[in-house]
Amino acid sequence: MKKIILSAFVLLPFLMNAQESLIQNVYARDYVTLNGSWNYIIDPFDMGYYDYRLQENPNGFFKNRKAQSKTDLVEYNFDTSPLMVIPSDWNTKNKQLFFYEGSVWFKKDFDYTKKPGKKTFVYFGAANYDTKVYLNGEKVGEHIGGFTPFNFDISEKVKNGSNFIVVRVNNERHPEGVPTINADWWNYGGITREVMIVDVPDVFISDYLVQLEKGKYDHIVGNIQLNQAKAGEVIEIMIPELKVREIFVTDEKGFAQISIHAKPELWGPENPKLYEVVLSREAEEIKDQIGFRQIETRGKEILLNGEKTFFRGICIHEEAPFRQGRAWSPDDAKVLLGWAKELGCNFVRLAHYPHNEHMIREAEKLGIMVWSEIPVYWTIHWDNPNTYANAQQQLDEMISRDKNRCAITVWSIANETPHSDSRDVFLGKLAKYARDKDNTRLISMAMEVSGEAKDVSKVQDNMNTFVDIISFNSYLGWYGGKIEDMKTRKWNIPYDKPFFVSEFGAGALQGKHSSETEIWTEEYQAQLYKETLAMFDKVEGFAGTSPWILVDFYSPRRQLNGIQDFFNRKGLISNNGVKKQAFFELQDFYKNKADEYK
Ligand code: GCB
Repeated sequence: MKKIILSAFVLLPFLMNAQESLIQNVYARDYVTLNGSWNYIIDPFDMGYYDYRLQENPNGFFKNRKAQSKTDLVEYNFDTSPLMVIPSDWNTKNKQLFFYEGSVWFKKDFDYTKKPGKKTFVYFGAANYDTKVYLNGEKVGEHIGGFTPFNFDISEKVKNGSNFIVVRVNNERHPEGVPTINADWWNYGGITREVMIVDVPDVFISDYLVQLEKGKYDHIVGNIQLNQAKAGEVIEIMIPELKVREIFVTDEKGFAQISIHAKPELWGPENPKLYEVVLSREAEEIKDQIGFRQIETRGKEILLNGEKTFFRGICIHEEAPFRQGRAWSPDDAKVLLGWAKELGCNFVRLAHYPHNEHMIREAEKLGIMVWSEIPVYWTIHWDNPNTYANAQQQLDEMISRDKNRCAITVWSIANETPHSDSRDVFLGKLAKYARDKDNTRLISMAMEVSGEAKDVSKVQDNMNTFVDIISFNSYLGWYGGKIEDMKTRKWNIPYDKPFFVSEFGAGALQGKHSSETEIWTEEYQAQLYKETLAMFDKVEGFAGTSPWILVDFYSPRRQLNGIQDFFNRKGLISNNGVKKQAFFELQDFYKNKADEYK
């Protein structure tokens, strides 16, 4: 009962606090970072938030109080509490927190000089899961969802001189949450991505979109939105390399439509061309690196820039190479995507939630297409309107942040969800939302396979009408069936759309060798890769795959002593960065595919 009451408490603020609109391309703004050391207090009973009657305490930890005299009772002190370097998950930073799910309070002092004619925001790349933010003892906002950015206007609360920011992050899982309580990855808590104080002019370009018009190669379209409904603002867009310099003027909603006739060189894996795009007004200038491309399907084919393509993919979790914990930095992205590149990939499935922005930008530079997903995973509460609102908000934030990233070719709205009418309504609505917000990318979701007859696998899902690519996860030879079955296995995928195998794989402990008939060995995993790829390669409409997974990753579900030790071992690379045999099996297959599609 207590759990239910607490869950309702947690959800309520989410419903009341609509998210402030996201600052587009925050890295191009005037900002200072709040990354670095923060004091933290572990608060398993939430005594920094609730009083002993479980009422919100107006004098919670966010006040950052200090005892004023020898008789003043204050039962916490940030300044004598330990330090944690942010961004990071807390689980891998302190042994006490490895399995911890609850609240942790963070505090940082910073100096600030107010700038006339400017607004000030605090921006978080992400914090998992429920985050409340306070500045100088007052609440500035809160956010639900562990993998998308959010920002709050702190102009009225920030002071000249010394300020303190307090953040309460709670990573408890909730049945009605997104994701829900059951998932196969570590529930890393904390301020897991960068924190910045951002200064922008009072009137500023809060959002923009610059891309090729769908289906056209010589027309750049998009829009610009100011933070205020201010008409008559003049905005210049320059793309120096294309000799583009055009002026647009905002309407009474502070909005301007962009239309530019230009024929850019196209972005693609062979030529990841990015253009500098500069948006400027009298008071500001924003620079971005933007690529231009078309992605579409025709019958059972995927076309990139009008040419048939094969997604040579791999799934990746946002887990730091070598050290575990959440990945967040450009360096982490370079290692992970460097491995993908070495494998011969032109595509990555960033599972199962939106990854940090560096990952997408790095993929773009390397010419790697991206599948980006929200954590609508397994058994979501399909009938709960709060759950839907939460999922839609995460979808919205994912698309808002990355809509200018040409590397993203697929928005995925779910993974392995059980069939039901209410699930179809929920996902149908999400798919429509994604399509209405962005009709220039493909929409998909990882579906499930059912056995039709002993030697026939079938993909049948009512969501087929909503998606552009029929994607499914297949664990034949691991969670059921035998590797030999693949030689004769038939596939029934009754849709005139390309199909994409969004997962397959087997667990292998790196360094464990034996015959290919013994599970957990590198040989078994490599053999499963070989036969799975051969099997799908014979099926009409096979347009790509992203096997599970690039690197072994932490998961509380993976308990087998001496083999798993809390790692999902389906990586092609061990958690120490050593490649397993299957890595080379897939690399060979991709070499051939690249030649075939030249
Ligand atoms: C799946 C899930 C993925 C799991 C994987 C596994 O189907 O989508 O999140 O980690 O299987 O290893 O079982």
